[in-house]
Amino acid sequence: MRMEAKTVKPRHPLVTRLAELLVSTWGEYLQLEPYHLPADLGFVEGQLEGDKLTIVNRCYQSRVFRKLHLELATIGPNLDILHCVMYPRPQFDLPIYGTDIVASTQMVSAAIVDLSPVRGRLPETYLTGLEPSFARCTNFGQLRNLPPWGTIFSPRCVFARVVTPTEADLFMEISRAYLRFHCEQAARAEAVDTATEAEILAGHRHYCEQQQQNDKTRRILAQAFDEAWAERYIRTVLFDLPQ
Ligand code: BLA
Repeated sequence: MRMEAKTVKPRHPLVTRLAELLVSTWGEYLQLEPYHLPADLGFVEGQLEGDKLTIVNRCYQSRVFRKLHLELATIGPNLDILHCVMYPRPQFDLPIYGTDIVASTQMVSAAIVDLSPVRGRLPETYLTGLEPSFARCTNFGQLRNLPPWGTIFSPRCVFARVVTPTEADLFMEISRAYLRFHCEQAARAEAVDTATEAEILAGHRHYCEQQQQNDKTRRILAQAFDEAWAERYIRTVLFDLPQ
C-alpha cells in the first residue's frame, strides 16, 4: 500500500467523461472546500488475482454538502470503476446523488445514477423535474433490475448496461441533467428544524447501511486487500455516516 498523491488514468471514455462532468459541474455551482479522508486512504494500491488495483479519491465539501466524493479505481488491464456520492449535510432536506460505473474495455456492465430519497419518498419537485430525462431510458438496449438491497433507490433511478456510443452519450446526458437539476435545488436549499434533521440523519444511515450490503463491491476490495481493510474502507470512505 502506498500513500503518495497520485492519479490513475481511467481507460474507459465513459468513466473519464463522467468524472470530468462531475468535477466541472461541482466547480461551476458550488463553493468547494477540501474534505480530508483518512490519510492512508486517498490513494491505495492492492493486488487482485495478480492484477493491480489502484484507487484514487477526490473529496470536497460545501455549504450544503458534507461530502462530495469521487472515486476512480482501475483493476488490471481492463476494468475501470467510477463511484460518486454527494452527501448533503443532514440540515438540508435533499436526496442523495449517487452514481456507479463498472466498465471493462469492451462494455459498461453497470451504469447507475440516482437521486435517492432520505425521507421515504423523492420530493415532488424531483419526481417532476427528472421525469423528462428519465423517460429517455427506454432508449437503452438493456435496462437492469436492482438487487434486493436496492430499495433505497428512487423511481427515477437509471440502471443500464451501456454498449454503444449512442448509449454512452445518453447516459452522459441523463447524468448531466440529474446533476444540474440537483445542484440548482441545492443552491436554494435552506436548513430544516432539528426534528426534521433527525429524520434526515436516520435516512442517511439507512442509505449507507443498504449500500454496505453490496457484496460485489466488498468482494473486489476484500480480494485485493483483506476483509478487515474492505470493511474499514466501506465504512469510512464509501458509505460513512455523518458525525
Ligand atoms: C455493481 N459495483 C457493482 C459491481 C461491481 C462494483 C464490480 C458489479 C457490476 C455488474 O453487476 O455488472 C464494484 N463499485 C465497485 C467497487 C467500487 C464501487 C469496487 O463503487 C468502489 C471501490 N454502487 C455505488 C453507488 C451506487 C452503486 C454510489 O458505489 C449507486 C448509486 C450501485 N453498483 C451499484 C449497483 C450494482 C453495482 C446497484 C449492481 C449490484 C447487483 O446487481 O448485485
